[in-house]
Amino acid sequence: MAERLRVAMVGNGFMGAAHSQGWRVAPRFFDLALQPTMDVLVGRDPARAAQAAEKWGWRESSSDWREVVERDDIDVVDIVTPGDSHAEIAIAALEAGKHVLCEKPLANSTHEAEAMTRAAEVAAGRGIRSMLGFTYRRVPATAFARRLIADGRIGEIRHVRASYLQDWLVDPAAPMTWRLEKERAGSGALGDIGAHAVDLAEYMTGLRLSEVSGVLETFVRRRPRPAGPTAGAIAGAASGGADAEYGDVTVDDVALFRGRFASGALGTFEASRMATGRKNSLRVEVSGSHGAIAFDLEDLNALELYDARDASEEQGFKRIIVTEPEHPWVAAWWPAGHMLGYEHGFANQAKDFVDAIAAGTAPRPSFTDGLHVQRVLDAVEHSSGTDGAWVGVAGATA
Ligand code: SOE
Repeated sequence: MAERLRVAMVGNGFMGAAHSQGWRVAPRFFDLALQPTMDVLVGRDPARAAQAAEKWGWRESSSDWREVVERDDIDVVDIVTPGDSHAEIAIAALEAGKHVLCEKPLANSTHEAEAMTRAAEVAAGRGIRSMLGFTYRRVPATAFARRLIADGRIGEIRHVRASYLQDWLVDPAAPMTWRLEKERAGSGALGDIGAHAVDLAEYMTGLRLSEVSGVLETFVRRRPRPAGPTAGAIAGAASGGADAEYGDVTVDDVALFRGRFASGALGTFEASRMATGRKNSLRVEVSGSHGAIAFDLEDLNALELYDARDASEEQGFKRIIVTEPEHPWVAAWWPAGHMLGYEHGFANQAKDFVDAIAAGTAPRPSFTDGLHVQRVLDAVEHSSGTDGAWVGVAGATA
């Protein structure tokens, strides 16, 4: 039996459920050098935390993250709280010598993200690992697309189209949640889902954005506050009391921007939670000098590949079904040809984090990767505040 890796998770919302599934399932499908165990679930409300721990399979629950991150019988702290608490928890956990997995976006501000990155670097010197949960890097099709692009299958990259579209805010009666409050969420569609589009486009292509020009818009500026806590998947925890009828939306509903990569390639980006009819559509299409690749999360077992060198009468996008043992992570799951879903990314992510801890290597995406995405988001906000002027992304290199 492999040595245990004792995990504590802070947060018990939607992402808590997703990460719990990852920790639970990963050791059942992958041969891991360390055995992750789900030791403590931490939530603000003791009764809700206890209920979630019981449901998701954590051994115990707590409402005091500060006490938990100091415990000698915890090795890993997994942070799945809203962005306003990431920095405080991650830095305390790293200083206490715990490996840290943190949900995206890294933080609500560049300032916090820089402090987290510094703490991660210091901790790395002591063999402590940290990783950011841009989980869509762990969808087999996106990792395979990265491999194909790195192998030169589409040639030199000229432009990229990335969008993340959802529609859960189309209805003006959709209730207030912490995701609509700048103080708690940092930004709206931009940070919540635009961050994924940026990270995935950069991950698949290996390119880095160096300047952006964007616009943010909030179409519905006041929303009804729910009477009690909302447990809805995307709605998250309610922030208002029963007496307050409406709350101010202080984040963007839609973020659009164009970007220039350090290589000279161009990109267009779109993040919206008001894209009527689009439920969870994360699309990245990359156009190269002799081919193109397209991925769509709503069809996550497939990848479209176009080769401009095919005979002209046979040209067209080929649909690759990414369910074969040769594809990343797939061999550990079901027999060839069987489909994977949203939750598998969280198990693949847990596996990779455990592997890195066991091997003593630096996992990606790192906090430094998250800091870069945060700087892109900041540059987009800045650009939007200056009529779409081009704004450089601090520290971006090719
Ligand atoms: C809500 O918009 C959300 O849950 C994001 O916060 C996640 O990061 C994304 O994976 C799905 O949508």
